[in-house]
Amino acid sequence: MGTKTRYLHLAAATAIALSATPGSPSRSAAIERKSSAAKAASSGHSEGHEAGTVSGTVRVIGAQTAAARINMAADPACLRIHPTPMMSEEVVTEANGALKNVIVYISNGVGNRSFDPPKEPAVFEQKGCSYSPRVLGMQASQSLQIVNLDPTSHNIHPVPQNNREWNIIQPPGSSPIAETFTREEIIPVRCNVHPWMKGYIAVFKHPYFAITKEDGTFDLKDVPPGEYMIQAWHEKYGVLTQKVTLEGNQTKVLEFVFKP
Ligand SMILES: [Cu+2]
Repeated sequence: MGTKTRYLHLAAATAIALSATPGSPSRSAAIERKSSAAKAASSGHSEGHEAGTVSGTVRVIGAQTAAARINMAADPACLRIHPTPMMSEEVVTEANGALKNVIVYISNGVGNRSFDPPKEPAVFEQKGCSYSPRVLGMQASQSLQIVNLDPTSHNIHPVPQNNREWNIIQPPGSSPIAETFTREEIIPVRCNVHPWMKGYIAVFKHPYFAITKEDGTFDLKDVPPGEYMIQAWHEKYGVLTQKVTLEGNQTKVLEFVFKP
């Protein structure tokens, strides 16, 4: 090592020591990054080669009652955003009863493996005096970013059973709020200002979950070979469960049908 290189090395080390006192957020974040990278290098890749997909569709059969219109008269700011009334998104269906906003996830079979949460935050917006998305999936300990895009105040209030309960008022123009949940659970979310605002945040220990799109489809990707229980959860229709056995590089297609 040349003198110049050594000097640079030393300078870099000093800079790190100065900027990161023990226990400071930047230091622990750096350690965390290092350990998760090491974990990914040692385990993640071997599994990735064999991983398969569980995909499919969720439907509901039978005639659906028309969606209720939402009355936003209580807050003129909300009312102004919607010249025509917004309809309830509790049940959103397309042709053949394809059902949107169903959470499909592995409920059993992942075992004790632990998964680092994604680095990027899960984003939950208050937009048009409604939650977007209505149903959000995220990993335990992943950062949750709550955004208010409306010209009015919201008071977001998740109502968990297994996580810490909180509620936060967010005036218009506020910067995003960062929160997190540490335990698995499907958490109803309410607004203490606008009683019609309803949403759900589904928290998982693993990354094997999806929310059905408008056409009712879902994809669980990079699932290692194994035997799993797969559940489909809908806020009105409840839960359906199916067992699936996945061999290496396989794609299994499931259909879930709610019969209310
Ligand atoms: Cu609100």
